[in-house]
Amino acid sequence: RRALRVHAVAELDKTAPIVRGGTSSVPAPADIANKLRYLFGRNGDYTTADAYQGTAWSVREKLIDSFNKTHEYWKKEDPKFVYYLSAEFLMGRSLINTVYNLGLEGEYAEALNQMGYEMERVADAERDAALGNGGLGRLAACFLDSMATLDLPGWGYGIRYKYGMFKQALKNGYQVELPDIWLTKGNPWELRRDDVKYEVGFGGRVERRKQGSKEVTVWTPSERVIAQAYDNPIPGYNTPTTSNLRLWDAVPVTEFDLGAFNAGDYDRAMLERERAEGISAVLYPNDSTPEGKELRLKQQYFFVCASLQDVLSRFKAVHATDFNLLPEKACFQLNDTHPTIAVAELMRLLVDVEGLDWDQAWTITTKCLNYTNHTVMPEALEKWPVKVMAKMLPRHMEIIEVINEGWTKWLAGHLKDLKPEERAKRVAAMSIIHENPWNKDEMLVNMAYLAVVGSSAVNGVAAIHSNIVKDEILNDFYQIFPSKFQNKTNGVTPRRWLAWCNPELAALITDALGTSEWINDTEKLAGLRAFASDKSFQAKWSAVKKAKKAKLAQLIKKVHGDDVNQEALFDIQIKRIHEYKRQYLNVLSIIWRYKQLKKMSPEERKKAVPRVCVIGGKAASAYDMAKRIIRLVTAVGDVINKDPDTQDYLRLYFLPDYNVSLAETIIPAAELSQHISTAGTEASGTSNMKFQMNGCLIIGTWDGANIEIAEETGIENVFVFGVRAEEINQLRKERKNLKTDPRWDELMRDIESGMFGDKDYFKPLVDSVNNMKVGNDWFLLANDFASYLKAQEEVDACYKDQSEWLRRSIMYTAGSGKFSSDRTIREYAEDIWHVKPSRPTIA
Ligand code: GFP
Repeated sequence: RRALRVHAVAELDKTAPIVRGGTSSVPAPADIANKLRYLFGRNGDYTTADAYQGTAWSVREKLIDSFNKTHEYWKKEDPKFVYYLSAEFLMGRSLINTVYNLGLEGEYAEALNQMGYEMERVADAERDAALGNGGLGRLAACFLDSMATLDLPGWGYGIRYKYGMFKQALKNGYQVELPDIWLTKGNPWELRRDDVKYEVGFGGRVERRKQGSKEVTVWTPSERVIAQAYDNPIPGYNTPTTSNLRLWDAVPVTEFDLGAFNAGDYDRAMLERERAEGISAVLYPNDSTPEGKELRLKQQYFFVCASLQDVLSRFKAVHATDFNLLPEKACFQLNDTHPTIAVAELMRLLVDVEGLDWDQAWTITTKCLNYTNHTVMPEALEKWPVKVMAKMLPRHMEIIEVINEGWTKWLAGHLKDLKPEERAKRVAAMSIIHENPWNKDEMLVNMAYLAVVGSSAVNGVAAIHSNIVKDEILNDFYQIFPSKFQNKTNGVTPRRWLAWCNPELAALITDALGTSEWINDTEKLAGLRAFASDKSFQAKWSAVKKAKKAKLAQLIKKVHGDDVNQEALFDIQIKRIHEYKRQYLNVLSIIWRYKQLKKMSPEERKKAVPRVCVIGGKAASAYDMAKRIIRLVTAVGDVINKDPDTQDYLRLYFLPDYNVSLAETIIPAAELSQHISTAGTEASGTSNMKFQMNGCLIIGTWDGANIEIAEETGIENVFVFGVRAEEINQLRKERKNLKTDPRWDELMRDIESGMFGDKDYFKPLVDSVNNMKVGNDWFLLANDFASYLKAQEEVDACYKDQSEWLRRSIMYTAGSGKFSSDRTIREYAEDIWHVKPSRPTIA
């Protein structure tokens, strides 16, 4: 690691020296000891957890210095800001990322060495900030890293969930959800801002009142909470910029009801606190109950309301009420539909609170907002019952009605050349408020439609997905506003996902390219193509992979107690568990492999390519089928891993509580990774990019960013299989007549007959893909099964030729330049946000 840094620092010395934070002249070892003494009352005899705390609190000061300098500069310059509104930020751990991004790792690694610790071990003591679910939340975290690295004035805004989403544990092979208690030991990476609080209301009534000659609208909520700000500084790399993620914690307006307490009503005394704290307790509370649904809407409004008030208050401090200037100073990116209530909230703040007229407010609102669609799954395209919205946010419901009236009227005019019935049909289909197709008595607010109507730009997250958004999901809107629609292919930060999580590979790359500039300019990785067939480079490349596999093997041993064959092909699928992501298809092919191995003689088996298969990911708490898939993985693993005939050749492990830190260990060790969603269903995928950067080959469908990855890597280097997105609709219609592969039928019988136990529990799983009356195999596993097995055979054949495998592996990293989130963010900044870099000058 140090070698890599020394190189980077030497490079920097040639340009302006970048001094990051650190007004304290106390050397790091003494500073760590001071922190432990005065913050924790510790005097020597430290544990590793202590070493982490002391280091983190010491680094924090340097981070805050850099944060303050950046913000003083931005305050003076008053540049346009982008605000990234997101229900999720999957930040992971901060220590390593902070010391590396600030260029302090040499100093702190040495300090810890002097104290008898290794930085990596110490870093392991940190709890992940797991304020996210999957790709969407991690993307937001990567974007913050890139925004800071590119000196773009921008903040993230979200919720400080006290218990994250949940901690996943396995009990007898079944998922159980436990609270993720990550804040109990304090969080050195945040700053509570006692001077930044806003009131957020819910429910109540709306009245019109006369104010002079004007009629004003007054909303009197029946419930109020306070949003308390916590800042999480975000250091860029190789720049003095440190930006911010501001997270809101919900606290009661009245700290404690002493009257109720003294009257003996202890429950009531605590009620307000409990109610408030519930809002920022967990991400995605189970929404299978009406209460759960309401809580989600409450959370969304809570963070949007606080964030918009906060931005307006900073704007007004400089520009008073010159709101026409707002779009030149601020824009908001709505990360999926979760923050879409922002359309109505910005209108409310401008019209009801600031007194602007409706049209002026609407022009400003639509100029400031932009929307990213991340999924084609209907469950994530939120629709709120009008009744729920009217009860919880009565003024917003009125505002949405007025927006919709204006919108449908405009639309009818725009479509005046159509026949009246045709026009009425189109207008009804595009109305923001519409009937629930499953329940004619219920009206719904379509949040994606609200986002499109209320935004300047709408984008998808990979080329194929943006086309699906234009041609299918939002086609009606695309026809009306073609220029609103864009593509912004996702990316991941090469700092966390290559340089910092795989320093050995990073050092090798830097050595080969003769520069570490690729860390901020990943297009330079293309230079590795020249080394792809070089045997001595391949040998070094392979040595790094082996070292990383050894680490993953240690982790498997720690979790499952098993030693695995480190010469085996490490085959990984880590992502949220979802039927469309098809972990189930992966398990079926593993069962098939197992059965083939069982049939072989011991001699034949020796010729097979051994595999260690790892699956990880959380199933949403209310997603029953996904939980069954997890149980199938563990049940199949239990049988395979214990079978003396095959255990040297095949293993299957489920690694529980998949999170950012686990990914940082798994991805560098992976040789094959699986991205096997039904074509047209995975918007982009981002773990595919992380695997690619780390030289891991991909088996995948022609879906999401897999396509662009194949284009950059060379399609001949990727194991592509399965039907294409264009065929899906037709195949779905025909699937009742599909003649399934005999191997598929055999596997279905195996699971049904209890080969892996739990046959009643697995019955719905079998039915979902095999019984056309029940689940209908919506995600077309049966259609893709044969071509998937064939692609797996190609994988085996290729792995036997290690030189070819390594050549491909190098070609993956070489082709990953496009997938840096720096590229993505540059595109957002230029095409959507119109925000320019503003790098603090250092005195
Ligand atoms: C969602 C989509 C992915 C996409 C990410 C980020 O995330 O295809 O890559 O958003 O845009 F489904 P997941 O939570 O499903 O990973």
